[in-house]
Formats: sequence, C-alpha cells, structure tokens
Amino acid sequence: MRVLGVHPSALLFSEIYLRLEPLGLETVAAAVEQAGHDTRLLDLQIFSHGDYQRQLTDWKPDAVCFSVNYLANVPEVIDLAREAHRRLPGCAVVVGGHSASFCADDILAQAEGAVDCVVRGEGEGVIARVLDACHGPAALDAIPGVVTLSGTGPAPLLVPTLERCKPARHLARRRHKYFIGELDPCASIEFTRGCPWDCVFCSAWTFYGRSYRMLSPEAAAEELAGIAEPNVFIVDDVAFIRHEHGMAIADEVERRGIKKRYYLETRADVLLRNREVFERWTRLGLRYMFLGIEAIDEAGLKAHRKRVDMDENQRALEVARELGLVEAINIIADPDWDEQRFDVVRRWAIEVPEIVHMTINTPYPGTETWRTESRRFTTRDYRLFDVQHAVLPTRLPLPKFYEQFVKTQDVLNRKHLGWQAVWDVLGIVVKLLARGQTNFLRMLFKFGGIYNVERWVADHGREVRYQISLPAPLSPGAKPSRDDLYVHHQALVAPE
Ligand code: B12
Ligand code: SF4
Repeated sequence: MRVLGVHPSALLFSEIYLRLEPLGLETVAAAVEQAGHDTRLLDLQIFSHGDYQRQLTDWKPDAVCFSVNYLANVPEVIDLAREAHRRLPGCAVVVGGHSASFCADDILAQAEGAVDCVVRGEGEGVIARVLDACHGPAALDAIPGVVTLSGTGPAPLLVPTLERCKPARHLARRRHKYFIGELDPCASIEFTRGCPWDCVFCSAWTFYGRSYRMLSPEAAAEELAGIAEPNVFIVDDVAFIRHEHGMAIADEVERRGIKKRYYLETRADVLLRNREVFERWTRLGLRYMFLGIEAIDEAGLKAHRKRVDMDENQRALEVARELGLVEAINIIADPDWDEQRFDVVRRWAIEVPEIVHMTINTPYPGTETWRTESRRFTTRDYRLFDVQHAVLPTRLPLPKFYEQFVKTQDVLNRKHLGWQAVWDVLGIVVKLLARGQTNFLRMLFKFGGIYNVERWVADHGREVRYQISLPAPLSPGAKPSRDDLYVHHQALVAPE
C-alpha cells in the first residue's frame, strides 16, 4: 500500500522562533514502514499545499494519514482530507494526534465522510491494523482508540515500551529547515512520555492519563548517536524528572562520546531538585532551557495549579543563570488583564535577562479549564485556539487587548531580535551562513510582519466554516472526572 503521512502548516509561533520535525508522525510512519508499506512524509511546515496536491495526483496514495497535534490546524486538515477524498475516491483518510484525540467526533462530523477514522491516543501500536481495516474486511471500530462515524472502538492502549517507538527520521525531507533559534539545524528526540503533574490549562497529562514512561538509557543514547544534526530538541514535557534516568543517559552519552547541543523544557522544582543532572548536561552540551513560569504572582500560580511557588521560580531562574544557560520562560496572559497588569508584567520581563514569551489563557479540549471555565467563549473558530488569540471575553476592548499583548511581546523581543541581536551573535550568524543555514538569521527579522495588531484583530473577522463543539455543561461546583478528561488510562497497556 502507498501511505502518505501529512503534518499540517506551522502556526503563528513557529513562523518566528522555530520549526521542528514532526516526531509523532515519524514514529507512526516507522510502524507503517515496518508493516511493509511504501511510506512517504510531507511536512506542510516546509512544503506547500501545491506539493500536497502533486503527491495526490502523481503518487496516488492508497491512504493519507494526518497528524493533528494542534487544534488550530483542524480546519486545514479537514479541507485537505476533503481534497484527498475528492481526487482519489478509493483512498483511505486517517487522522490522529494529540488534539484529534480530544475532538474525534467533531472532526468526523465536520469532514462529512471525507475522514474514514480518527485514531485516539498513541498511533504506533495500531496504525498497521487501521490501514489493513481501511482496505479489508475487518471492522475499523473494533480497534482500540479508533472512532468512525458509525462507532467507537475499545479504549486506546499505551504502547508496552517506548523502545518500539523509533521515529523514521529518514522520511522527513529537507531536514535542514528544522531549527530553534541558533540551534540551526536541529533534530528532536523523546526520552520520556507523559507528565505526572496536573496543571489546569494543559492537556499533556490528560492525554497520557497522568502516566510517565521512560526510554531506557541505552536506547536513548543509541537514538541520539544516530541523529545527523549537531543540535537536538528534547521534546519531553518535563525533562529529567527522575535524577537517575537523566544521569544514566548522560553516562551513555559520555561513553559513546556523543557531542551535540541541546534544548529542553522543564519545571522550576525539578531544576532545583535535580540541579546536578542539569549541571552535567550543561557540560554535555545543554544550551537552552525553557521554564514554564506561567505567572509572576502567587494567585496566578495557584489558579493554574502549577504546584510551584514564586520563591521556587525565582531560585530556579538563578540556578539556570549560574549554569550559564540561555533561558526562555513563558507567561500566560489572561484576557481579563488591563493596561496596568500588562505594564507590571512588561516591567518585570524587561528587568530579567531571560527570553520571555507570552501565551494567552485558552481553555482547549483536553484541559480541565475546558470543562470548568464558566466564562463564555467569544469564538468557536478552531484557528483562534492557538494560545496566541483571545477566545474568552477581554476586559479591554479586543483591539486594545491585542495592542497591549503585541506591545509587551515587542518590548521583550527587542532584547533578542533585530539588528541588536545580529550584533550580539554576529559570530554565530557568520558561522551558520558559511554552512548555508539561514533559518536563524531570518528569524531575527520576522517579528514585525507577524506580530501586528491589525493581523490579530482581522483574524477574528474571517469566515468560519468549522467550529468547535462545546462540552456538555458540568453541574455548578462539579469537577470533571478522570474519565471525562483522559485519552489513555495508565492501567490500559497493549500486550508485549
Ligand atoms: C514538542 C512540542 C512542540 C514543538 C512542535 C513539534 C512539532 N513539529 O510537532 C514546538 C516547541 C514547536 C511546539 C509548539 C507549540 N505547541 Co507544542 N507541544 C509539544 C509537546 C511537548 C510534545 C509533542 C511531541 O513531539 N511528542 C512526542 C510524539 C512522539 O508524540 P505525538 O506528537 O503526540 O504523537 C503521538 C500521538 O499523538 C499519535 N499521533 C501523532 N500523529 C499521528 C498521526 C496519525 C495518523 C496517528 C494514527 C497517530 C498520530 O501517535 C504518536 C505516537 O504515539 C506537546 C505536549 C505533548 N506531550 O504532547 C505540546 C503540545 C502539543 N503543544 C501545544 C501548544 C499549545 C503549542 C503552541 C501552540 C504553543 C505556542 N506557544 O504557541 C505551539 C504551536 C506549534 C505549531 N504547530 O506551529 C499543546 C497543544 C494544544 C492544542 N490542543 O492545540 C500541547 C499539547 C502542550 C500543552 N501544554 O498542552 N510544541
Ligand atoms: S504544564 Fe508542564 S508540568 Fe503542568 S501538566 Fe503540563 S506538562 Fe505537566
């Protein structure tokens, strides 16, 4: 069978700072290849819709598999699915990924028959069966995690071991386009899956049913050794939660003499508790760290159920500075903020040396706030659920809110982008250009074109063809149950 895996286009955020390989789609593609199918990947973060159409007409796949990790990509994927269905009537269309897992019924209904099934949860364990069922007599909705217009299969099962989930990196073309900041080019790797915390605004923990699994240190180092790029983004939700795991991978990396530069994301309390692990990884090449600080006051941290206090956040920033890491932090802006609140955050963020990034509080499917948020959405347009648009009522008039949001990002980015930045990192830019890598240099000048108030406000005025369905309301004071939130359950593991 000819199988085409497709990752949709980049969202706003990626248009500036980074573009990374579609790791989930690559692991699913590896399972498709192992099942003996002729497999291709098309990443629309790099390739165009024209390239997609050419794949359909010239290569004529028997199945197209879309990866939908981001809610904002749902409309694009439904339209691409319709196109495959129209041009190639016999072609099966399968959709999977993080966000698709939380709104499977919606996608199927809105695609009006153009999507054969949505696979909820991890894809690598079931994709071969799904493809067989699409073109054979077996029932699709008898497969764990599979949802069709006519039925829902058993609950999805976790893969028994991460060792089986090696991504098919060789299928991703034009890999030199993947980068994050000056880590250009950059590959991605996964050392662990899941997160044991339960922040109310996040769906990483609900997807994996609050489970946490680790790749063996030997397998992690072996995979790392096989990566051609000099830079690596560690995609774990919270890196190095377990001291001994981080140290054991470091042992293997040292033993094999692997030399790379790394980017990772972690929590303040984990950094404080496992300082030696991060210190050791700094010696091994760790350069960038992303800390999800989220709020600069206790009330905000509590509301997000971050389970970290201001003091820990502050101490973690100091540790990262002592380690000499380039730090990026995230702050969640609330639609309820007024000018004064933005001003306080702006003043704080200008003082700290870190790269400060802002997102907008967005209850999306899979998060607890999606079920509990009592405020009414002002839009149900999927494309605006990208944590860069306000989907809840703003205290300021919308254009004024965006003015403040963009002004804050602008002030913060002036510290790190534009000519000043070129000057600060001239040596790096020259070296990258000498190797033909231009992603980083381009990044330094994209901000103004992307972050502008008119574009933000206009996004709210676009014609809406696909809307998110709202969940059934909870009774007042009720909390959503785990069954209500989880895709996977820890106890439900596929047999070895
Ligand atoms: C790495 C990562 C990124 C990378 C992107 C990498 C990439 N090219 O996809 C970067 C840093 C760029 C990023 C950015 C953003 N991210 Co992000 N990201 C993640 C993270 C931490 C891990 C994803 C990952 O690689 N996992 C490892 C792989 C192996 O797993 P996977 O991709 O989920 O794939 C598995 C399944 O989903 C499934 N599957 C996937 N595809 C397919 C396809 C088929 C056919 C099938 C059957 C199955 C299947 O099988 C795979 C194997 O088991 C997740 C959190 C999480 N734990 O999922 C957040 C997450 C996906 N990101 C999120 C967000 C909000 C964003 C941003 C919007 C944030 C921002 N500040 O703007 C941006 C938008 C990026 C964009 N598209 O342009 C949210 C998603 C929200 C939503 N519902 O839309 C998540 C869930 C984090 C969270 N805290 O809630 N992100
Ligand atoms: S925000 Fe981070 S720590 Fe909190 S649940 Fe999500 S991944 Fe875990």
